Amino acid sequence: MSGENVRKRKILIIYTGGTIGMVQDSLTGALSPFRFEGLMDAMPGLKSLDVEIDSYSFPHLIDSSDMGPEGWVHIGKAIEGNYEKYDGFVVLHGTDTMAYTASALSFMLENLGKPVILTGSQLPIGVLRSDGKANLVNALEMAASVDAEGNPMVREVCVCFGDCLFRGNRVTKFSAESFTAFLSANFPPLARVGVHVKWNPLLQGESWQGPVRPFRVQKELESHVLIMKIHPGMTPAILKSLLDNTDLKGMVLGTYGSGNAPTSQAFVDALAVARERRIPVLNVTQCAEGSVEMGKYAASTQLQRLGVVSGKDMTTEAAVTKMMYLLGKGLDYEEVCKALGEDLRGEMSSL
Ligand code: ASN
Repeated sequence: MSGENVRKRKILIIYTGGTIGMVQDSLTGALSPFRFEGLMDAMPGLKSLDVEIDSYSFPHLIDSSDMGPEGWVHIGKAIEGNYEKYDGFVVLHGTDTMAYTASALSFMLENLGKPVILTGSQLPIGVLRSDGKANLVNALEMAASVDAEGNPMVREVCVCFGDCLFRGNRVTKFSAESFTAFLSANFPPLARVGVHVKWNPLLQGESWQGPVRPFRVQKELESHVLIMKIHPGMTPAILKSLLDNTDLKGMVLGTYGSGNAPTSQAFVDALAVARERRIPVLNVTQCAEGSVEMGKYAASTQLQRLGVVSGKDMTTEAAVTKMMYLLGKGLDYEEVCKALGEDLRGEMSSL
């Protein structure tokens, strides 16, 4: 785009809480969220960015341990209510559950045509060594980036952290220590942010005229779901009692390696309850990298017979939020199982 014709991009910052805006309680020493203005005071340089910034704050700022479907709907409504007014959205969020929120939003924000970029930090922005300043500036710049035709570079939910822009439903928080806290083991970063911003070529060359269908936010999510990580010595009776719980609507099963699980009759009988009760079960690997391949080993064929759906290379965060989203649509057992196995938002690779 030629310089003079470029208008300033308008970005809405949605502040939910998290370490980025926290301050230390003088009595207890514990970190708790602080008001948005405090956060902005620590970043006077933001005004010099070539971006018009407005903000919306959660009325009650939270540590992301308290984030869940209610908060996701709150963020979704803030985006929906401001969708036409802004070119992109930056969501300031705690890192602990950022991968869950990014995954949930990726499903809830249907026909998204603008960037929604989550970021936060490992150290509060008021701390001299904080990673928050760079993360926030990078997220704003990524959200304001356009291609040669003036279209947004990304039109999906992303996480901008450390020196990368990631697809939001591909990340996992893997470090409570490092400034590069997120891992996207099964999908390359959308951009690497160093001296230069290097965009992933997969984002380039797609010509785009705008979304085919109107943007909408799905606000119904089924939260009666469970992540069950199997482990050696697990008692099948406990799994059975969980599946017998009449409130349970869906289960994500964290399995070994390429999707393997115990083969004992007791385990198979326990899991068979899910099928009898028409509770979808989604198989994701406990490994950070790689994919479920049911049928590769004999130790996963029993899962196939029980109608367990392969989550392929989905993260656990994407799996559980996808389950909540699909069940929230009121689909029946067969429809949910079918959609769980399909790639809806780039959350799984086609193998
Ligand atoms: N406990 C914080 C949160 O997730 C951690 C952080 O943001 N670094 O809200």
